[in-house]
Amino acid sequence: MKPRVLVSREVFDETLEMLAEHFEVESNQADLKHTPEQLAAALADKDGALVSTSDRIDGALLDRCPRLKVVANVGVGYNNLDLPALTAHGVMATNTPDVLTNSVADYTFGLIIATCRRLTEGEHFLRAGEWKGSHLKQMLGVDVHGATLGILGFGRIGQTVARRASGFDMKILYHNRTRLKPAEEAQLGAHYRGKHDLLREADIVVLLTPYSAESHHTIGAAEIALMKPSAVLINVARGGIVDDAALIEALKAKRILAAGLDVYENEPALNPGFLPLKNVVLSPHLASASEPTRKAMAATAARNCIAALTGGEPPNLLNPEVQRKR
Ligand code: 8YV
Repeated sequence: MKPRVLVSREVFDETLEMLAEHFEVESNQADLKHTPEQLAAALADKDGALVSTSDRIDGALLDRCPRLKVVANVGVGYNNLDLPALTAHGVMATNTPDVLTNSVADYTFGLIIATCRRLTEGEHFLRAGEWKGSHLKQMLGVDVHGATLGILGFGRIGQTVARRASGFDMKILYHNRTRLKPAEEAQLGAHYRGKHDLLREADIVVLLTPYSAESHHTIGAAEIALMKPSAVLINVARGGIVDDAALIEALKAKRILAAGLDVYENEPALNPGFLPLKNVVLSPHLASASEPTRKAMAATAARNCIAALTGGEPPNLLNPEVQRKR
């Protein structure tokens, strides 16, 4: 009998075709989000799963899935996966790094430019019929070229953003748990700063750290207070890294110039305090959403699942210490 695999959210037909060559596949092309109870029930008789970054996989669920051998995240962030619980239950966990790096870096620059140059505010103004012609001091923004960019979280995506920044003649600062080697910093033209110094010095702060209990509310009222009044905050990492309520208060009081957000605490339930604000660009978690990249993410997750269930080594195994179930 073929192993049984759940695909928890809608994917591309080609992804289902890849999986169907090896497995009995239960798909969800209607893209209905499972409740935790529904997800546990759907996984109870499965050997593997492709899950989205909004599907929580924890010990309570794994207790109910005795056959489960692999959970393949369709995404690079994996804070939805309780890795110690997966390892304790003998379940491999994988993610999809690298394939989305360039698309997220592209989108990050799109969000930087839209926020600094008030692009979406201008569109809302025009669509509302308020534009009566251009004038010299209309919707003045701040320049991106030549600005000081501060990147919090300097992994693959952060370093790719830095490469794009050099094309804008930007001064590049970064903060990371692990400092790069001098040669790596030189190659990227990036200068290491402590978190607080980066917040004080940067014109544009970009958040690209993974989300965890340790990085929860990395940016709160105190950190925003360190930033320049002319500074812009960009979050393309995870909701929860920013204290959204504190950010709303700071934007309302114009303690910083603006924010560009692709992720939110408790998304998709957006804090309503953002909605009336003109100095925030709101994007619905689209940073990796180019068609080629989302297809590559789904294919990568499928390859991880196939390798795991056919006796191979998943290319993107997050818990190599796992004692694999037989
Ligand atoms: C999500 C992301 O995967 O890769 C990640 O960590 O945040 C996104 O690319 C996206 O929500 C796809 O559903």
